[in-house]
Amino acid sequence: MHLTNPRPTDELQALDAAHHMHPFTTGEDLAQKGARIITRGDGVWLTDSEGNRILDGMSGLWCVNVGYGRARLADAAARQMKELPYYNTFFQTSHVPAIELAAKLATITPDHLNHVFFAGSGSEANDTNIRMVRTYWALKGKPNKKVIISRRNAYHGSTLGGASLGGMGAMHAQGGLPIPDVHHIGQPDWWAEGGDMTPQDFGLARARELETAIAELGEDRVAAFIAEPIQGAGGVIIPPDSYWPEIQRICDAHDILLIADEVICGFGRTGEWFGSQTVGWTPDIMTIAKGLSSGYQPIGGSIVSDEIASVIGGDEFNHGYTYSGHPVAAAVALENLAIIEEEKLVARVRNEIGPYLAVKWTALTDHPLVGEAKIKGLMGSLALTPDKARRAAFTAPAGTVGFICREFSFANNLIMRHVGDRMIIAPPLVISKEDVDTLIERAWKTFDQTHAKLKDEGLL
Ligand code: PXG
Repeated sequence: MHLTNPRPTDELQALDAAHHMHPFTTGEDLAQKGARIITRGDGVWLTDSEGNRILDGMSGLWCVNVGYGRARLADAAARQMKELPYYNTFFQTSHVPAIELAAKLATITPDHLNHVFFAGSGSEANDTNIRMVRTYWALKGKPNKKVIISRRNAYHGSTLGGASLGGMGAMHAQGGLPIPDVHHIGQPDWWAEGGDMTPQDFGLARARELETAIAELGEDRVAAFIAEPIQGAGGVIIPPDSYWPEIQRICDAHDILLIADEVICGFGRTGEWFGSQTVGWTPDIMTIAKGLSSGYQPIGGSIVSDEIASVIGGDEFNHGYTYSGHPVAAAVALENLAIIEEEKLVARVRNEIGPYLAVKWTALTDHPLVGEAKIKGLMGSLALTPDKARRAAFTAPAGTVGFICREFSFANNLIMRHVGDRMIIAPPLVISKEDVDTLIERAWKTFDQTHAKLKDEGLL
């Protein structure tokens, strides 16, 4: 019997289904199938309660950038807990870990981004952003500049604000969202939505929806545009190259703020410290979380420009969380950034393991089921299709085939996720070439099994 797993799996599953409400899961599925219970992690490998070793192609939930089992991070947490487990950063008090972390972040972000407002998560940070940009414009004498433009199929969190900024219809359908003064434009997903346009023309057209929206809403009403440099939860949608510069041009041409949501793209995932650097944006605000602490502690934040900080600092910003800049989370994040720097993980993604994975990932398009392959750094996606030439969708409802594929993948002890009928990966930045090879072998086997099942069931 293991210390952290004192009960048999079926007993844990029954207790879990009886008492534990899960995000994005039905109670019926939990009761019938039971959850897979993860008990340990080491590097890129997980162990479940049945003793299976699973290759984690998703870094948990896109967050365990330095991999599992880092004793340094546990030690940093223990040290900080013994010294000062908690204090707040409200009302003119501060503490060493929050100060050190904010100062450290200022050294790795672009020059004009030097001020951090801490939160406990990415969702909370995006809620901060909504209040911050509206307060910024109000303090500048433009209280009507309140609208935030976002994109359909974006993910910006699960709080009222975060889910409103996000463009997920299923989330808006629950709880009366979005909140007022949030406006959505189209996403740059050429494979699914590009029709007969060339990728470059489509990228430009989708970027120009931003300019059209600003014109329709009125520049005097638009506060900001928010976007993930690369949509993660939406299916690792990597836009055509024409998209990113056009977005920057439009933001420059109009008096609106650009918020880069770096919750997934930040901290090396795309081969630069931040995804906005990879795509060539100059944001006014960056949302951070996940890779900031490699998921070892819950922490997020908004990194804002000198200009925004000076305007917001001109009045009392009536906003903050009990755990803003939590000392243990901040201490762990600092140690995590030290690991990323010492092991040169950002350069490793850009120059070594990213290109290695890209070649193999792209070669998966040789499989009859796989249409386009997209990858930037260590985040990749594949579109499953019954007919590559036509970029056809399956006749079964969207997500049916993706789900079948994901189930085979899990059974093959590879965590590869599906979003609709796109398969996605985002492995830890420390993944070895050998483990990349294992990932690709298991993915290929998964596609073979999926293909065979689709044939059997007449779904092709
Ligand atoms: N912004 C982005 C870009 C995210 O990906 C958030 C904000 C919210 O962060 P918190 O820490 O509040 O969860 C996220 C989170 C998925 C999935 O299914 C993705 C996220 C969260 C949960 C599930 O891919 N991303």
